This record gives sequence, structure tokens and C-alpha cells, in this order.
Amino acid sequence: MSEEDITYEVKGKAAIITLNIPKKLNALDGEQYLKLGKFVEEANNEEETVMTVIQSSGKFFSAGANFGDKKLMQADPQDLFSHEYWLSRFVARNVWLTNLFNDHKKVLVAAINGPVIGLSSALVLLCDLIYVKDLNNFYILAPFANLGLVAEGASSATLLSRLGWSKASEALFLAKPISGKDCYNAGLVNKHYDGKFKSTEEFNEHVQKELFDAIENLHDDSILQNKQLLKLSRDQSINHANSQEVMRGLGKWLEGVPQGRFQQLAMKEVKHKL
Ligand code: CO8
Repeated sequence: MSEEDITYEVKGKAAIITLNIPKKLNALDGEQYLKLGKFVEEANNEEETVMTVIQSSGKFFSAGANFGDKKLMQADPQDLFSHEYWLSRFVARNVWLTNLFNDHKKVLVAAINGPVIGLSSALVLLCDLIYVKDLNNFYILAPFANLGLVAEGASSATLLSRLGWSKASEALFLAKPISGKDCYNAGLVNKHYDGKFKSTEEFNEHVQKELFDAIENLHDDSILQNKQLLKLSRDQSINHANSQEVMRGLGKWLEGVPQGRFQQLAMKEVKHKL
């Protein structure tokens, strides 16, 4: 029996979503982003939980969109330049996923075991609490400018609000990785553990335990209402960025540049500068 690529479970007051594709650095194809979104939706509707934890496996949290996505690779070449294809596979999916993360009712936690790239990094930037296994083995890479794309997942808004203009400029204009230390100094990271855990599983367990301790004896409804209040001040910028990004992104796919770049990545002809 093959192992599940993404799993979902409820433990006490938390829904736990785990990315489980370590051999591909937890890169996600279109179907897997859809599955992740459906689990986030399920977690949103849980009656007994106050937190949703997204965790991963292996050495990367997620290397972003899977450049070997079968639906993309096996598509009719004509489709790859059509509005119909990209409206459903890109515009609708990104708007939906970004909204799901932004509008999530529970406290959204990312337990980060390693680097995070592309659309996955945008989703992490929409999380409320971010715990990092080892700052020295963590970076955020938003390589859109290197792929002929534009910011996704409202990252044009969240990179600015969470890292400041200068780091957001480096990330988006120069496609530079933002180091764990820079993320920590900018206030993005709640806590890091200097690599004291031997495995990602051990780290994940520890983060869950800390979270359960932290919410013990707190009033669930106050937590959830405070989440709604806190996000009020960011909703407008996230929603505006989301719609602007997908319109510009659609234009890029119709021009055809990203298709070629994805193929080059898949053939290992190009690499990102790290
Ligand atoms: N997709 C598929 N497989 C991947 C990916 C990926 N994004 N990243 C890594 N892998 C695979 C590699 O192919 C390799 O597999 P194998 O062992 O079978 O050859 C394995 O993971 C290990 O990778 P590397 O050997 O490359 O590991 P390195 O440590 O040398 O390098 C890097 C790590 C720098 C992360 C490198 O793998 C890399 O650059 N990956 C690509 C990252 C990337 O560009 N992701 C896409 C970001 S853009 C995005 O997320 C939004 C785009 C929207 C697309 C919408 C489509 C419909």
C-alpha cells in the first residue's frame, strides 16, 4: 500500500495536516494543493478544535509547485496557452486556496522543518504562528521572477507586512532566498530550536506539545474571536493582492514563459540561486 501524500487527523483541540512527500521535498502538484485545501476546509469546520497545525516531513517543508505535475506535462500543447486551462488550473485554484488560508477560523500554525518555496511559502506566510526547527536550515524562496511568474498566494502583501519592504523587494524583485535569521529578525518566526531535534517527527511532536500546553485553560471562543479581530486589519490587503496577482499571473501563463521554465527545472537545466 502506498503511503498517503498528505494526511489529516484530529488530536484533542487541534487538526493536524502533514505533508508526506519527503523524496520530492514536499513539492505539491495541482491535485495535492487541492487536497491540502480540502483538509484546511475540513479543519475549519471541526467543532471541537481551536488550532490547525500544518507540518511536514524530511528536510524541506515544501519545495512549492511540483514542476513534474502530470496534468501540466501531459496537457495538450494548445491547452497550455488557453484561457480555459489557466482559469481553472491556476486562477480559480490560487484564489480559492489563498482565501481558504486567509479566512481560516482557527489559529493556523506552521511547524517548519526546513526551507519553503513558491506557493507553499505564500501559504506559510498566511499562518498565525510559525515555529522553526533550525534557523540555519530554513529560508523562504519566492522564485517567481526566475520562473516568469508574479507573486502568488497574496505574498505581495504578506512578504511586505511580515518582513518589511526591503526584504520583500529582495524576495520578489531579485528572487533571493530570505534566510532563517532574517525571517527571525523581522519577527516572522515565533520560536526556533537551534536544530536540537534529531528528526522532523520529534520536532513536530514537540511543537504540538508546546501548543497544547499554551492553550490549556484558555477560553476557546475568546481565542477564535480574537483571531477574527486580528485578521480584520489585514483582510483588505490580502484580498486585493490575491485578485491582482492572479490576473497578472494569468497573463504570464498565456505569454508562455513559465511553461518553459518549469520544463527547464524538471530537466535540471536551471537551478535557483541560493
Ligand atoms: N517539483 C518536483 N520535484 C522537485 C521539486 C519541485 N518543485 N523540487 C525538488 N524536487 C525533487 C527533485 O527533482 C529531486 O528529485 P529526484 O531525486 O527524483 O531527482 C528531489 O526533489 C531533490 O531535489 P534536488 O536534488 O534538486 O535537491 P537540492 O537540495 O539540490 O535543491 C532545491 C533543492 C533548490 C529546492 C531545488 O530542488 C529546486 O530548485 N526545486 C524547485 C523549486 C521550485 O522552483 N518550485 C516551484 C516554485 S513556484 C510555485 O510554487 C508556484 C508556481 C505555480 C504553478 C502552477 C502550475 C499549475
